[in-house]
Amino acid sequence: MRLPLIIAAGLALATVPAFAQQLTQQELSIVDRDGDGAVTKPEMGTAVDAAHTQLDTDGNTYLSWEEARVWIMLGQFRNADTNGDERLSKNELLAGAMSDFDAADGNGDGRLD
Ligand SMILES: [Ca+2]
Ligand SMILES: [Ca+2]
Ligand SMILES: [Ca+2]
Repeated sequence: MRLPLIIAAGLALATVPAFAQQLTQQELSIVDRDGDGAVTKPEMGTAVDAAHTQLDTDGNTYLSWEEARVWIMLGQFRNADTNGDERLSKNELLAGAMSDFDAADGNGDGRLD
């Protein structure tokens, strides 16, 4: 299974740096909620939603770079910040994750497996 980088990193929230982390079966099972071995967009959306909530330590519903840096790289942060206000709303993060999903979904069936 190949997961988009933004999600693979999000699953490794407990560890820094996240990108060196291999996904464990347990982490995969967090995203693959119905356990069918593939990750769908709704499943990924749920995971991104949870990660945003967890990382928003000051609870202002936006991720600042300081909050997001343990999880994503600056390039990803900038790409996802479509309105350029230097913070990520949940919608911006979800949109970024969905375009990552589409990029990773080579055969376009809406499932990553
Ligand atoms: Ca699934
Ligand atoms: Ca915040
Ligand atoms: Ca923004």
